[in-house]
Amino acid sequence: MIDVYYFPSPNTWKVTIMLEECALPYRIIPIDTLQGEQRSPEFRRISPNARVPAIVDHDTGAAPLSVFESGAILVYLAEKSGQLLPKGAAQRAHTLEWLFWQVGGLGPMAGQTHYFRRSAPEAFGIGTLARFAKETRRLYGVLDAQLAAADFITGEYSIADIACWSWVWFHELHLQDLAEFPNVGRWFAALGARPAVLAGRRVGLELVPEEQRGILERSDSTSGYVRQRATSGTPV
Ligand SMILES: N[C@@H](CCC(=O)N[C@@H](CS)C(=O)NCC(=O)O)C(=O)O
Repeated sequence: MIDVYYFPSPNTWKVTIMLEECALPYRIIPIDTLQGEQRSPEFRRISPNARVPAIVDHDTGAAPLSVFESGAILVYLAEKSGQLLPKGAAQRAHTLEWLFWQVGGLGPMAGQTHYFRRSAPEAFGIGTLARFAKETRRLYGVLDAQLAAADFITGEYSIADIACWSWVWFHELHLQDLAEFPNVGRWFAALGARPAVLAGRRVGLELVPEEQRGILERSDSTSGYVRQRATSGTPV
């Protein structure tokens, strides 16, 4: 059994989607990041960076093993299950390239865009949001170009797709319109129709307070939230 320290978010969805894809048994240990539970001394023993996700694998044949950082967890689960990380040197390198591209590029840039978008412009200056939004748009363009030639980022479905999809799910909050990135849009919809992706993405929605759950309830394969917001006037 694998314990997943979890609160619904792009980085934690990577782990539950991967576990669903590999059909590995797991249970959720909620860490309410809205209440600061990620900073408790007990959780920091598992995740020294005080962020979710983290896992503890009790099924190692030896002592339980804890792993933090979503990218490291994806590689660990891929190696444990023998799935979604090709073994050939070239294909493995390409998969890790795009996994690290997400963890070190798309995630932080899109995350900062979301953060500064919610912040008062006078606190940081309007140029701050513009800088992150521009770089995020560039990164969506990089992904779009990569997906022009194939259905999946490296040609076959892998942990790189899971990592990127989980973040692209929030494209509206990153100020990106998938109509501008048709290859990303096609790939986003196709992955969102996979049963394991659907199941993993919807884990633990009940942990989020009802009044903050709105966007999390939307479809996994469309940009329906923007349309819903336009008609209902609900703020993001
Ligand atoms: N580099 C880390 C980032 C993890 C991360 O930022 N997790 C967020 C949720 S998506 C979190 O724990 N936020 C709580 C906080 O900011 O204190 C990873 O990829 O696992």
